[in-house]
Amino acid sequence: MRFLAFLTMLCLAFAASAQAQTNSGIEISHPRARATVGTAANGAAYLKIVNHGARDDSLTAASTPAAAKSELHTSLNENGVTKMRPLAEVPIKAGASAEFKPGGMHIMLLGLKQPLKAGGGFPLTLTFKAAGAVETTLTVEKPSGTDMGDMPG
Ligand SMILES: [Cu+2]
Repeated sequence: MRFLAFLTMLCLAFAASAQAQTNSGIEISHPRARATVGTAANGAAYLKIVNHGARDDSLTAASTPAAAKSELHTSLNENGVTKMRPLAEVPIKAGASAEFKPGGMHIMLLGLKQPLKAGGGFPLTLTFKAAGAVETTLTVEKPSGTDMGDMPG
């Protein structure tokens, strides 16, 4: 019994050290938001979701107190014009991952309550069909030189 208790503690310690990995097996890596320019009212957040669990899951919503509304978007190129489309959900099968990155899927932050300054951070809640709510913290980063987009338009 003692050994079992020790093992349990060891597991708990390991779980706590893993990067934002929940019991559900959902791992969020490199959660970040792009710093806004001037008084831009909207922003974009990016991250990678890995489903280490044994069941298929699906991301259905995102929310943060930093913005009036958060939406799941994807960017498409239509005849040389980049357009954004809302996504109702993002399926992530067991063992698979989904990457939100500039020029592709992103979490659109609409109606920011204040400008996003590089170096700052704020919470984000992701809602999954199977795993439920998963909390993470977005770090605000300066956009890279090649990152042009996902601006609303
Ligand atoms: Cu968007």
